[in-house]
Amino acid sequence: MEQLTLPKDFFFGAAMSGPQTEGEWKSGGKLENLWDLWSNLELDAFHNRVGSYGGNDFTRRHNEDFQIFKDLGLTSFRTSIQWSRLLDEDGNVNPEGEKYYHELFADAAASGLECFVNLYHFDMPAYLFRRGGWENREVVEAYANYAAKAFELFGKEIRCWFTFNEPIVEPDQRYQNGVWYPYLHNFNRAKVVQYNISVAHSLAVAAYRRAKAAGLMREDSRIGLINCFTPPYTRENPSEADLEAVRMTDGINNRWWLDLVTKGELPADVLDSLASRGVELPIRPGDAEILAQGKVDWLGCNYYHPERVQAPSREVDESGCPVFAEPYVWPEAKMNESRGWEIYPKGIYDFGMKLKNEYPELEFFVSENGMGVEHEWDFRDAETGVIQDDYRIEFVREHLAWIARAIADGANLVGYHYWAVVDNWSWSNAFKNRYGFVEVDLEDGYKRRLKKSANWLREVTKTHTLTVEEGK
Ligand code: BGP
Repeated sequence: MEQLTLPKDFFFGAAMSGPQTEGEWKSGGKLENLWDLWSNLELDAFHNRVGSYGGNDFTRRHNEDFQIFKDLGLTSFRTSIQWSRLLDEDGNVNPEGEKYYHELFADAAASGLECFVNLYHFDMPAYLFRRGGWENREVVEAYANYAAKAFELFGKEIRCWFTFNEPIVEPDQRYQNGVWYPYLHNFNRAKVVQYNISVAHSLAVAAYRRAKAAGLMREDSRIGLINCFTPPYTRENPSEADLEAVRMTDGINNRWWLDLVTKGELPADVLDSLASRGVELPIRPGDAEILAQGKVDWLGCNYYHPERVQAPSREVDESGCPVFAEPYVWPEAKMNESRGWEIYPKGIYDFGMKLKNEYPELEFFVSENGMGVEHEWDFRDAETGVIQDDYRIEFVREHLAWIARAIADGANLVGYHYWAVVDNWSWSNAFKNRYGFVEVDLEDGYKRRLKKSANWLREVTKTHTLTVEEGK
């Protein structure tokens, strides 16, 4: 067995988002967001027909959740402000939305928890989506206005700010792979969205720096970006074409964002490759200067699974989208069958080493990591009623072990937020896969109940030590 230690100042916390927890979807002046729009349009698209409306009852129970976080030894949590709650259709502040977040942040502080605030978690206000969403540059400007208002209103309350969570996901899920509404299969439109989100991020960072210079922000505040990162892997003894698939996957998913947040530019080789395949980005004169302002103070890395790719067998798919890589199924892959994601804890270590080597100045934390499991009630102990989620203990232990090894080998990795400490609503999967250390009982008014893993976590946050099998 191997004993591993995490540094004393390494922090533990909870990752969550506004649209997946708050509920109260149309009270307090909140406008419809894209999830509400989709739920209203097509409830059958959601697991068990559970739409966006309820979240996990966080609005009514947040003080109870804060006590749970404290009890488990967590010191921070991240949520997101919902754009559709904070502003009205004219881009002015909704006073009830403002009050909602002031109260939430005050309650967090009173509980001794630090709240990290993200500004966007896949939750475009519906009226802006109807105007073209991220494809429309006016919506990019509207986001910059929203970000500036948020800094002005909450700048003295919040230290850690993030512009976006996983900006790669909406281009993929909504515009390219047709998984989420509006179910498009259009590579060019996906890359337009990716480009415009990059501009929006940069405008928000610029607004943040202006607000800070004007004395509106806490002196110790900082701004970052959160994305899902994994170094792409390929087969053993790869061909040149396999390595080319790795280059483009790494380029679009990782380097695009890493170059933006460290160098204030997008990777030229990726832009060239996209152009050579006919992709037209809506680049405007002056954009280079805007992107140059996109550099951040630190980074959040969401890590659930590795990306394995190989050379594509075709140049374009049935929808006419260029194909740069195809999935490679590693014969030794261990799967989380509920979610269909490979479990590969060492990926966190490899990403830490990638940053250390390629972006050595950049500090980061693991901003999401977790295991969603279906039918967890099958694991409920008949006598105590406690869910015996040993698989989750193993999952988190092995990921933390690779985090400890990455830190020992020089990664600038400072903390860990688990997704989701309390079960929450997972987009179109709704409550199918449960992630929590804490169960939410939908049959009993969203009642919270600790799972076995919660008691394990409490020990780890207390001792900062882990015992794992050698190399696991
Ligand atoms: C990340 C998102 C989260 C969360 C998580 C788990 O990509 O940032 O919002 O949902 O994945 O994924 P899922 O809920 O789809 O199982």
